[in-house]
Amino acid sequence: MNSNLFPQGFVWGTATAAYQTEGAWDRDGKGISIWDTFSHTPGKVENGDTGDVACNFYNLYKEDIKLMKSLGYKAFRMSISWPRVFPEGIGEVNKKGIKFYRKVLKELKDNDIITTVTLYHWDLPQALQDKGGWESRKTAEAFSEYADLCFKEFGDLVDYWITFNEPFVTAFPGYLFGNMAPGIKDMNAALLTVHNLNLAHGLAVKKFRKYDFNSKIGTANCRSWAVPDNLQSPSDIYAARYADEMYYFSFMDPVMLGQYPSSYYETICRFKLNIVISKEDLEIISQKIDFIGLNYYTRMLIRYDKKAPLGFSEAKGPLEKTEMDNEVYPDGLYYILKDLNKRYGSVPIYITENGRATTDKVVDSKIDDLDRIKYLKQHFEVSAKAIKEGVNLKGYFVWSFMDNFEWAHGYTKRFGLVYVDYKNQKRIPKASAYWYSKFIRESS
Ligand code: IFM
Repeated sequence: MNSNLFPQGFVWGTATAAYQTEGAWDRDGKGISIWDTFSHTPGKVENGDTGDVACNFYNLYKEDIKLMKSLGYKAFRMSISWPRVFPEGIGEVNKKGIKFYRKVLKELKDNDIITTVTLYHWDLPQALQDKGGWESRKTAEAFSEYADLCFKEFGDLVDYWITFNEPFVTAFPGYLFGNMAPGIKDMNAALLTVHNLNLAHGLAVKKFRKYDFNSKIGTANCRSWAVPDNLQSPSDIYAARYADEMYYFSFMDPVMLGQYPSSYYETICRFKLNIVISKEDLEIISQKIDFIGLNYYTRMLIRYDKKAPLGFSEAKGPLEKTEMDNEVYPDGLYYILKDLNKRYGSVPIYITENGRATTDKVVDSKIDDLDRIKYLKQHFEVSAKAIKEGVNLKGYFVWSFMDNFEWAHGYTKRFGLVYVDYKNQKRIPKASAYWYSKFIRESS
């Protein structure tokens, strides 16, 4: 494809997250997170895998950044582990944690790599979970203190801040389906979590605005293009809209429009939940943000299913699947970009995650991940088309820089541009890593 279809200054980067890559789960004063607890609980993660060592980024960050630089990747998105800087979630600060992140960010800056920091990529301090987790408003308040500490300690080194990554995963798989940490199955808790996560986001943005930084702040949600499984079925049509509203718009509408979508209130009524949303909270949540982060992977075929917790389930589609069993559907990204542009105006959008898992085989020290190259190419193409049609898309972060701990799937799924041999922590750039490198070079 023609790399000149993207404007000058377009931000080309890669993304990772703390729990998935850092390791050093109990080193240098770090507190325990809900993912440490979850992964150490037998039966929760495939093969009993944990993030104890992960990619050992904690010790290998210099080599990883050097590799990133040599590949010409312009930006890096990483997350901060809340319990590494606040072992108990609030109160005493772990100076060694602060020192670690300053070293990483400084190394990125010294290599002219644009820094993007996610404050919450799912690893809540266990100490806060023990006090009620995201069901408690106090956790939202603690988050704003944690965010404030990060702004103060790292603000001079960060270009883009992202408050939350995919909050729907915390609320639904985390608090309703129970297949992700903290592994709870409770409708009231899930819908309260939605609100407290939104509130935490708004409180953090308010803190951010007190500083005179040159940096920008936004939030990153994942949206799959929701399609009714049976286009002739009114209940599937209803369910698809409902799924989109619950998973995506329950987070983005309060931020961008200062109101929840009707499905959120409908659910509170349907399940007779004990949740009241105040006007004051909506004002806090709807602080102006500088950009929308969009994570896109696939479409979801939705059908009405009265036995499922929320009344819908996902059907298996006919298209090519990735190793995550996701359909490859680049057009969904195009539709979403156009739709967001229409719904929220021309606010800058960054694709904060996009990529696919492949079955990678090392042959003669090489990995020919042609499916990943094809996938990225197709998604870049539709992005270029959206830009041409007026969408204010400013950057793209491929998920992921390297293979890493894929949550409940453990190490069985590989999303990296760079292969990680977990036996010896050797990194091998895959064919896609070189392809992306060339693409960036030609478009700059
Ligand atoms: O690995 C995850 C990431 O942590 C959040 N977004 C989706 C990725 C792939 O499943």
